[in-house]
Amino acid sequence: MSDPIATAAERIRRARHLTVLTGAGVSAASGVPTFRGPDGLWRSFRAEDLATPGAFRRDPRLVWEWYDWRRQRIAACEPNAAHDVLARWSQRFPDLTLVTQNVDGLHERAGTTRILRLHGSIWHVRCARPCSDGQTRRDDRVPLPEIPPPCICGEPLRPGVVWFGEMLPLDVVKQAGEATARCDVFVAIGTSALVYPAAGFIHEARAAGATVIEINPETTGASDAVDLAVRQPAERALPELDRLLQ
Ligand code: BV8
Repeated sequence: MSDPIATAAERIRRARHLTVLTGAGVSAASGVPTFRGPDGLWRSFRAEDLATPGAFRRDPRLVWEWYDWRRQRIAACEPNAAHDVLARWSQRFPDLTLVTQNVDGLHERAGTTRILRLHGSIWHVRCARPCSDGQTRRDDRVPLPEIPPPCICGEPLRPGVVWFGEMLPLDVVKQAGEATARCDVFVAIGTSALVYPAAGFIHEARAAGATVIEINPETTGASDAVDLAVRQPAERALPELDRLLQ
């Protein structure tokens, strides 16, 4: 049985267009809690109680206490080796598109350019009403001086993330769809592949004839659709792939 990492490196080396989809597992080594893992966020919180428009309408303070707590945790984290390799690849592979479900901003801090953020950013806010044209702006104060943070119109601001039951930004979805259709190698890293439409890109890549590689210590909701599984943590597999690609 050939080594999956060596096989993956060989396929990535020959890639003309590389599309990478990342999930919370890429940030796990940085200390950012995942959602569904044994110590995941959803273990102690229920997604529907916090990451939905209804939860925010019912209790904006509770939702903001959760996001402010996450922002403080993420602010104490650094990008890890997985983020660093992907940042190097975004410079090295002009045709690499990084599509992320993560809202933590660690890909950006590692220096990755050209990121498609499917679920928004925990470091951005916008008026919940909205009084303005729904524009998000960056607000990375930790902790926030006031919970919920007020908009200038007096309504609360909301986190600049996509909640369950909310549409993803259409322009981002369109670009991610184009990158998926165009790629000949699609790599899904650190995602349980349970949340749609993000997880759907894995299946779309497969249907479009790309070689689909999964980097995850566990099996996922898309494992039966991948051509090659690297059952290792991203912070170990990506530096090894990078070494083999030198
Ligand atoms: C939409 C917000 C449609 C930001 C998130 C019923 C009602 C309503 C909707 C639905 C429904 N049923 C299905 C849906 C669709 C729903 C959905 O998919 N639900 C799932 C749960 C069944 N999707 C939506 O609602 C989306 N919107 O469909 O709108 C629509 C149409 C018309 C009109 C209006 C609406 C919106 C989805 C976005 C939700 N927002 N987050 C925030 O607070 O963070 S989702 C949340 O999950 C995060 O964004 C996260 O990115 C995402 C996916 O999770 P993962 O990243 O995969 O993380 P997870 O913990 O699950 O897995 C970690 C993985 O890493 C594991 O596999 C683990 O093994 C691995 N790992 C661990 N360590 C490592 C590692 N891998 C590598 N290395 C390691 N070291």
